[in-house]
Amino acid sequence: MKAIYLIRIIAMGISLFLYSCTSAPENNAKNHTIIPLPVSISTHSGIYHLKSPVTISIPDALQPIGNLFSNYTAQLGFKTKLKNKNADISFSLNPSIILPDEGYILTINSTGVKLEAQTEAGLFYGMQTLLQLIATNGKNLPCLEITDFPRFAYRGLHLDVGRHFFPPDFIKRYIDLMARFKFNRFHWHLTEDQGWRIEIKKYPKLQEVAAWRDSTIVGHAGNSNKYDGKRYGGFYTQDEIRDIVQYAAERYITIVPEIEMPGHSRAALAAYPNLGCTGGPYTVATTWGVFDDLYCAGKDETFIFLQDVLDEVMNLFPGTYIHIGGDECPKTRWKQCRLCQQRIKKEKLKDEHELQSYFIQRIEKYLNSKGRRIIGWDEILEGGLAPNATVMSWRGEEGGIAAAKQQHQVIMTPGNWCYLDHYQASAETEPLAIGGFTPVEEVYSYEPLPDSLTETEKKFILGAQGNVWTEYMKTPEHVEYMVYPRALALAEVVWSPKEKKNYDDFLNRLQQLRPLLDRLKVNYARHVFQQPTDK
Ligand code: TNX
Repeated sequence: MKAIYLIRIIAMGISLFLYSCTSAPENNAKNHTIIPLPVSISTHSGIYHLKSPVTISIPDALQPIGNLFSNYTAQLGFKTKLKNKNADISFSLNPSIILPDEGYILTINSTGVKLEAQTEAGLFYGMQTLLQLIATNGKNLPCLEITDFPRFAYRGLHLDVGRHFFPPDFIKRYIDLMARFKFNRFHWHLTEDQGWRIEIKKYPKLQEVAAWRDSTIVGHAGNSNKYDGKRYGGFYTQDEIRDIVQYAAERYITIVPEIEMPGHSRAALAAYPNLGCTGGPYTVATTWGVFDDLYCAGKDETFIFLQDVLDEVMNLFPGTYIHIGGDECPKTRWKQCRLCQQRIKKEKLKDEHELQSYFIQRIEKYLNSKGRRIIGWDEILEGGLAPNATVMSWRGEEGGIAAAKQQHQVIMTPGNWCYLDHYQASAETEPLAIGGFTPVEEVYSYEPLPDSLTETEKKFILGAQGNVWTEYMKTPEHVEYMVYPRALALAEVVWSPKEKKNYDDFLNRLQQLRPLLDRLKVNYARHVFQQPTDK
């Protein structure tokens, strides 16, 4: 792993050196409005005029990227046609390009547009940059050279489909929008107290019982006793999931599925009450919060169930990482449970925190034996980290800092900057949200590498992620309203060079890209665009 980092640093050094030699002074004119901001743009005089239809040359093996490009340009109102020689736009893989992973070089000069990368993902991101140029310039593209690569390898957005269920078509749209702004990990939060959303063939009651709740609280859980009395739920079939995984892969997005344990498991317990400490009966939760009932850590059948579930999950999701949750587990039940206490004794554990650590380590061992790795919320630090676990730091950055110091990989998602369920403007003028206040500028200001870490420890920070908990988001439109444009600010946090970040410049580019968001019918929040005459 260390060698990889070294190669990366050297490659980055070489590329920065090369580009500083050739770059003309940059300006931020409309003609090269790109989010996230690329590593280097050198502009030249002149334009290249795309023909009608736009011709493209692309090696046969990269046809899927070519097809996507045609679909994307069609959305912008242009037709494309394949042409082997002298095409307007040529896509090619070029092994001699020395750039960090996912990097690309886009050259536009008087003879045409050339897009080159060492990897397919690099070409895909170059294509996204080109699409933004087309969206803002139409067919008259400015002559320029862009060299670009991401700052972080993990660039994530999350979506909670447990509290509210969103149809497969919306999940695809969410993924497609992510890809346009160069995110590469979709953390799909599939199980919750209020609903289990993934079909598991071996346990049909997860579909029949756990996927449905009888009612949903109306208003804020902190101050309401009102319920709507309506049955609510849904789940993704395995066929739908396979289709979504494939759709994401075509966009170079890896899905990180999350199966929560030992907490946030009330829906599963309602279906299989034998898996809880008390034996139930349990109900699928109808309000939001943290509940005392967890999977029983003393019963072997809990682990058999979870391993069976994870077997089906692994069959569906080819990515290395499986998120196993681990957050918000009150120890009330385990303290009173005879079997949990027996387990503590037998395994010579100190307390219930160590029991949680035992639980996570046992699952980790199973997943590692199948070639997979676990990610857990930062509570998995309590009672001792599982040996190969990656920590997702959400209660501030402290968990991430502690994990990096223990040489564990980290994904930063601290609430103050990365929680897209927080209010983005004054609560009085906004639709009901969970709380907090995280406007676009706050998200933009986030720096994923804490000062308190040494350079070596910083290498353990894989990147950052925006979290979208949906207690108070019932519809796809509302999700988009909460996510955009804040996700664009985060896209720049995880992709663009730190020293080039500038909020005013970002806002300028956002303004220029607004027509693209409109064309894609994104229901973005308007606050940062608001003029006195604007609505
Ligand atoms: C905490 S973040 C949770 C979620 C809630 C969220 C609301 C995390 C690991 N757990 O269950 O939805 O706060 O912001």
